[in-house]
Amino acid sequence: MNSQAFHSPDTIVALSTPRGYSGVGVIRVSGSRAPEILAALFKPAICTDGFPDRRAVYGRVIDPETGRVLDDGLALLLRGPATYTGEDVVELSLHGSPMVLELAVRCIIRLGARPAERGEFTRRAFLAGKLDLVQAEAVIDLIEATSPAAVEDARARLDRSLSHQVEAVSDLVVDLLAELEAHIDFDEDDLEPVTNPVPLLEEILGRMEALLEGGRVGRIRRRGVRTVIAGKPNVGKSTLFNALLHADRAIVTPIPGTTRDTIEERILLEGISFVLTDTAGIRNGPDPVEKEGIRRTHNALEQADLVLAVIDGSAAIDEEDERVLAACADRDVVVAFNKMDLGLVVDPSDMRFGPLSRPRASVSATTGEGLDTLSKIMAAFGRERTGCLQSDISAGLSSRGIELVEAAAVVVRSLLGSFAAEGSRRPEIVSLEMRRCLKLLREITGEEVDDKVLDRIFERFCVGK
Ligand SMILES: Nc1nc2c(ncn2[C@@H]2O[C@H](COP(=O)(O)OP(=O)(O)OP(=O)(O)O)[C@@H](O)[C@H]2O)c(=O)[nH]1
Ligand SMILES: [Mg+2]
Repeated sequence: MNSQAFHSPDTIVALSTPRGYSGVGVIRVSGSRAPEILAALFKPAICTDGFPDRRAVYGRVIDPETGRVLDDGLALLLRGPATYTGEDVVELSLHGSPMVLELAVRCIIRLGARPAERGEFTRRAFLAGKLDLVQAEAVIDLIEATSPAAVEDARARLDRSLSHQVEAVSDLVVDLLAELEAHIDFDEDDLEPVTNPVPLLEEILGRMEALLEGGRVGRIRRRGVRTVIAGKPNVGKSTLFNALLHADRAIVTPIPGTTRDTIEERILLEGISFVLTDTAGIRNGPDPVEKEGIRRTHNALEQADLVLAVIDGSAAIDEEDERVLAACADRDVVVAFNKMDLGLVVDPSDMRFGPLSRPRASVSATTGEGLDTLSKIMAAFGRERTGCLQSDISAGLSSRGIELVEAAAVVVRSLLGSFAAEGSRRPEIVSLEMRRCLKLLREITGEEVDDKVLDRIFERFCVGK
């Protein structure tokens, strides 16, 4: 924890609800001057002796310079340190008029507060030891969640489920260091040989791998299953995209090469979020615009968690279809035989569509036939990808956390490799490497972290959180 946190001299203010017209808008003030600002600005309807702690008071916001009433609403004074930021906090709930809220914020600034930076309230909460960095990252994930699973993961991390797991790995590293370092300080002849560290290293690596798996699952749950619709031109990709979206989003024409750019939209299937991408049809052609579109299709395919490979089922499969199937050979693929309303001529069990274990669906993007089955296949894939965690592993390590655990796992793997090759290693060397590991693990929760990392994390936040 960082002690500079306490009693930071600045009192900060921000609108905590989105800018725009709404029923209610909330302004938040945090810092030592918050109570006096409230007293100067807010006149309770019923005269009381000061503002009670943690009790909403109805009254009027009055501009202290002009004496004019700006609005009426509720004021809440929360005395630190038992607050989000650890400081004295004031929350004003006023009418959700952008102008009223702006004028009230200006008054508060004139009374001595300064506008908060992005995520500054949460940054203060972190610096005051109210949250660790895993929890701080969960705050923004909760706000940005786009599916019930993403909410569930963020909520669990806010309750420190993931922090506990990261700390448990750190504790094992500390145990190993204690064992190793006991031997370093003594003459080798005086002490029994160091206990074989390999089993503990393996346990540490196993837990790191579980954390990484949780991170991968959480990433898909957070941002949705990236699903790319690919196929040769004119097979009905855009029609299928629109049908799955229930919206007339992408242009559809009978002219091959209609879609040039990738188009992305989010859908929910059985509570699982999918980011659906329509792409330009893959073929070899001279048109430079189309070529650029196809380059983008290949980029999208590289990022895909799932590919919907669309085949015109009413016509025989040709070389262009085979090229598409080859382009997504190493991905998870669902083959969609489209235009079934025209009569299917392809044989879905043809091995050119991939192994028989690969899911297939016959559909008509224009009549909607078969789309239910296709959606069910997609949802089952999403469930498998997002629900396959061991029950005791928490999802949602951030990209930053994944990078740190990956770096730490590289250290442990290489140590295990050298034990396997050489039989033993000097405790000093193992200890040095494990100290590096510990530093990486502690950066995840923020026990050891520098300001630049904090800047990067809190940049993602909105002002007011
Ligand atoms: N009969 C029938 N026609 C379809 C079906 N799906 C699409 N079409 C028609 O096929 C033509 C091409 O459809 P698109 O959705 O633009 O095809 P695309 O694969 O996106 O084509 P590009 O963007 O050029 O790669 C249009 O005339 C659609 O109306 C279907 O299920 N049945
Ligand atoms: Mg198209």
